[in-house]
Amino acid sequence: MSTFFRCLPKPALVALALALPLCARADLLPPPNELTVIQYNDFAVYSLELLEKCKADPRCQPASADLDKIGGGPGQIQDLVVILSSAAGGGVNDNTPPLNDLGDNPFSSPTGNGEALVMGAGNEPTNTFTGDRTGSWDVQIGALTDWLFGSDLVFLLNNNQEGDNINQWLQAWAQVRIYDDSGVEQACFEFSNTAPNSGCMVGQPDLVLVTDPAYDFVTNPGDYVGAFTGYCVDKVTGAAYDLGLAGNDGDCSPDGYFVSGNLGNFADNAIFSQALNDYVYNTAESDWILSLDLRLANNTNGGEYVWITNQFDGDITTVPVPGTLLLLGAGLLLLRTVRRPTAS
Ligand SMILES: [Ca+2]
Ligand SMILES: [Ca+2]
Ligand SMILES: [Ca+2]
Ligand SMILES: [Ca+2]
Repeated sequence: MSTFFRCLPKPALVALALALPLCARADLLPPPNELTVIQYNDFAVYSLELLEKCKADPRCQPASADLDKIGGGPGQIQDLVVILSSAAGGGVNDNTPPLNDLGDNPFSSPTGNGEALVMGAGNEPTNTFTGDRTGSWDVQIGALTDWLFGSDLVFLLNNNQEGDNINQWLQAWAQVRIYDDSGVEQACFEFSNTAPNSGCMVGQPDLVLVTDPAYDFVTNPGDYVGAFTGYCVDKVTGAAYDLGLAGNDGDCSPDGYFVSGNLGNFADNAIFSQALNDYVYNTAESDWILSLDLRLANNTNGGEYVWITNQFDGDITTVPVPGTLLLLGAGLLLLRTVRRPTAS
């Protein structure tokens, strides 16, 4: 995990970025492919545990070392942009900084067994800002991209569930809508079980509450995504199998990788949409709003954490080389300068 970016004040960073390609150091994720991700409509979901296990396979490169050791506890994420938190105090339930009253504080993560999260008026974080909407986690695009500072927009999840059976899986669904400065929706990206790039559904998502450990979640998923735990991934095809049934490496060896899906107090999954990332950087204006509607169901064993990290740098779909990183960094800085709001 690179802390180099965050160790430097921004003016020094700007000077270095223009002079030294080494300053572009940051963690990398491999491109989405049949082994590295499962695609859920507009979002690709990486298992960070799988990336660590499959890194001898070229399809899992380039990836930084120890991606299965990204801290996911309150002390590790309190300086990042936190969307969902079950901890009180410190920066874990407060995004000021880094968003400086241009984004919502975190929603409270459900902690009771069987409890669900539905964002709404009743649990809207109390801080408000221009463009804030009731019942969703919102952030002004300019505040977000200033903080990302060229990093890819990657969401991280620390799964905190108690077992591997399918009826113990967390279920999740989300939409990210982009609103302009008049409050008109300009784009929408969905995390769901519907077909890739099928766009955003209208109305309430269909939730299947699973009670049978042998339930065929892949064939009959509903709109919510089941957060797999205890499964194997075929080393050749990348297909997940023995969902909820595998308990250790031996259960998947020699043809598959075992994935526990819950690494303890580390980030378990990275969630990324290239289309959303491109839209935020290339199309949205700095005073537009990113509005996230996140829903969880079937909680067990304490609250999950969801946050945005700024540690994955460069273009995930491109293999970076030092020269292009330097040019990319300089180009982004120029873009940022041009697009930064002139009045507030
Ligand atoms: Ca608010
Ligand atoms: Ca809000
Ligand atoms: Ca939980
Ligand atoms: Ca965990």
